[in-house]
Amino acid sequence: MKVFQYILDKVEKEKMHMTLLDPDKQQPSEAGKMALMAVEAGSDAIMIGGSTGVEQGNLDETVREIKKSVDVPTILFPAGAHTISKYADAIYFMSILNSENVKNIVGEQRKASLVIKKMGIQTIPMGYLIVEPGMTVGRVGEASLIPRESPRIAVEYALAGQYLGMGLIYLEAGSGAPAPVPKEMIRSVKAEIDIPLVVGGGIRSGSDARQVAEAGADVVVTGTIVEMDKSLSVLHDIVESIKSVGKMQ
Ligand code: 1GP
Repeated sequence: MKVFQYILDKVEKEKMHMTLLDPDKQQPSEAGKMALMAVEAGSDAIMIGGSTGVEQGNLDETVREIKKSVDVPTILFPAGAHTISKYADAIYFMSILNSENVKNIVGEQRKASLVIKKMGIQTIPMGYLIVEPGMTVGRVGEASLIPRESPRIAVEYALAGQYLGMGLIYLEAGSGAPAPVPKEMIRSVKAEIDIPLVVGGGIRSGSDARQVAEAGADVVVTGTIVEMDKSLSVLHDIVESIKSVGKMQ
């Protein structure tokens, strides 16, 4: 399966939901069960990654368990060159465009490039923008956080990413953020770019997800909610809200 093409084709027709699982937060077998529940709730892909504590053996085992449990694409969401698994279908080959440290913009990517080529993992070029409050990824990624009240800065970065050849732009408020990326910022970025927009961080209810999707996110990502709500009733609501916006637009 060509994962990038799958995403491009799917966002032409509807809004997508992706579930992020952090290998450091549970045993691999548990991650497999969570992925299955997420897909049953309607999630279109499983992203695998975490900002801290991800270790190779555990990452490989987690990806394998997830792949045993579900048929949707598995996409690595790496914290750096040390968190790559050959078992995943694809990897977001991402650059934190608003990092203050060049290693997060192109240094880790340089270290990872030949490894990825040898492993034969599909790459999906993505410009990653961290918005206040940024949480752990803002700190670890040494981001010069985009102020919540400055949509123009997000637009400038996003368009720069598009012109650099990124296939996707990801607006990230940080996992566990108290609120999602502001609607106005999502709207402004969506109005200016021609590539799909991914939004994540702090989305915890159907109403949050609906607002993010209505503002223009093509792909909505949630992580924490699967860890909090093992019955996944909220996730059902989130996916339904996102999909219903897609049908209206
Ligand atoms: C992190 O955007 C994702 O990259 C998910 O965030 O854990 O807050 O859902 P949450």
